[in-house]
Amino acid sequence: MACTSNEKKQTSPNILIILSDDQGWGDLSFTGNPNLQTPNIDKLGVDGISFDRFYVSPVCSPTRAEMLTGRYHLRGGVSGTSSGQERLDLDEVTFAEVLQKAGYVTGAFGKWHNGMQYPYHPNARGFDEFYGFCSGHWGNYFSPPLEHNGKPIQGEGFLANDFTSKAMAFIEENKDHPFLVYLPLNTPHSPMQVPDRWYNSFADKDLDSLVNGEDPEFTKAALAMCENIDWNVGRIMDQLKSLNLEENTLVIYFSDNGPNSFRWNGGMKGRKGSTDEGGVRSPFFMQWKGTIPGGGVIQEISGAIDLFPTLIDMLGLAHKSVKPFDGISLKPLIFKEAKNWDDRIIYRHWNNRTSLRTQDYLLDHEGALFDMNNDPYQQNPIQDQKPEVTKKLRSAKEEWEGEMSDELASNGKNRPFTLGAPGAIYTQIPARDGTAHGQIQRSNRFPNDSFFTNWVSLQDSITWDVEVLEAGKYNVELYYTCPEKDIGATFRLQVGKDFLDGKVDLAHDPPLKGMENDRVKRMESYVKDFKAMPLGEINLAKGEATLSMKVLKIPGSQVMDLRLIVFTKTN
Ligand SMILES: [Ca+2]
Repeated sequence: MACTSNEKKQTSPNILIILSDDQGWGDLSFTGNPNLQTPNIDKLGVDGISFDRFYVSPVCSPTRAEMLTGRYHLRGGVSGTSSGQERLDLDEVTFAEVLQKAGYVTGAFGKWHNGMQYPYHPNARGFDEFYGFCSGHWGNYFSPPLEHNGKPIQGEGFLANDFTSKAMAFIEENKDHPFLVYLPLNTPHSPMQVPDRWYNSFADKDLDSLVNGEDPEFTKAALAMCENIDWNVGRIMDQLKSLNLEENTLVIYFSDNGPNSFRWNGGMKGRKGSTDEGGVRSPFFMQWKGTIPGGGVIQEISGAIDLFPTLIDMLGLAHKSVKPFDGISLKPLIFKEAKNWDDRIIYRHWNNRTSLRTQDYLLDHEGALFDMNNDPYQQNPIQDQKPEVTKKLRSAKEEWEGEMSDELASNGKNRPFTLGAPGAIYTQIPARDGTAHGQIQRSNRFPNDSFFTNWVSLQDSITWDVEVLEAGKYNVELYYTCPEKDIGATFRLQVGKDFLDGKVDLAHDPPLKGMENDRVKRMESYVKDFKAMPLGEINLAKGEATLSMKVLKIPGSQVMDLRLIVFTKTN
């Protein structure tokens, strides 16, 4: 094929990927929501192109894994969203690694959610720079504890603003060099916290187009969070313009799953967590001023699995994937070069449910068939009228499920939490990943940003299955709280045969927080300002071991509340 004009242009454009969290397809003025205004995000779809039927997974970690690898999440060992199941297998390659090798400087700012401990950590998956948090849920959005390249630090201000500001600083610093900025914002995921500046215009608003089961107060908070995202998108796009980088930057915007509540979503069935259309359809905009003609709407189905193959195709990178992509390059659609675009199947899976989508049909998790052109709300199943199509798609689904379950099984289920990996200075081992024994309780049934509490008996302990990847000396710190009346407990932290004894000497008893910023009541754990307690240095042997915390003496009524253990390499 002849060289088209776009291929002669800049071959190493900067790449900015903005990913929102739990923002539904309908949470934009672009898609017709009458209740909010998102002019800056909408502009990406007007000045760039918009993919009308772009599919992600029903929840966070799977979508992120699929975007990073171009492969279905189950192939990469991502089978859940917490307790280590969110980790992306180490033999998977991310597009960030490919860009890094091609000379890009790379930074991720926000919620990672594909593994916390190095080498699952973003710094080991292709990102030179990481600022944010690795869990799927964070308990407070106002200046909470975060990490910078593994090191615990304190955030500055409202998280979505903070992440965007850090990304902008990175862009400023690297404006003369090809950069990849991945900005996975943490909103409008719960907790439903948003500054007054964005909430006030919703506080007394009468919402239009209410749907069954909708909680208007939740919707108001979610939409205010979306308008805040829009403000941040405006800031970063203004920056690109003022740095004269607009024509040299490919900007992508999408969300990681359907809306996290019942609210207007174009009438589609299903929300976050569902494999129906509303749970997996996301907006997808791609802007590259001067290269991609603006205003186009692509009707062909596509998904997060297509991002990696599309990027390397558009950038002309010679990446030979060791493992086959499930996604395909969308470049021919983007540049209107597609002659005979074949129909395809895109699978969506969560919670033992699989649905699939072709250009015209949706086969739902129960095997019912829907004509999505004439019945976009999935109201009239047509499997009886279309036996041939149904048979073909049901058998494709069965085959895919079998393949995924074989692949997941062959990956090995035993993935201890990695500790002290070569190349890592810090290893964070949070309460999230631990198992409590005896009377110790988790502060909430959702592990994400929880802590251990009610440690009251000599028989109680906490354990983690770990694998020390590199023998050596590590400084250990615990993040704890303990009221004055209970100080004095002694305890032992042990990894295999090595141990450190400690004593809770200093009282630190801050109140639970988070509720003061919540616009609606949360399901997840409240948080506290935990304090670091230095425990000293431990010498760790290489290999798999149990990391345990056991109590030796309890002079008061409890040992401590425990949030996190941090190991810092000292040699
Ligand atoms: Ca999400």
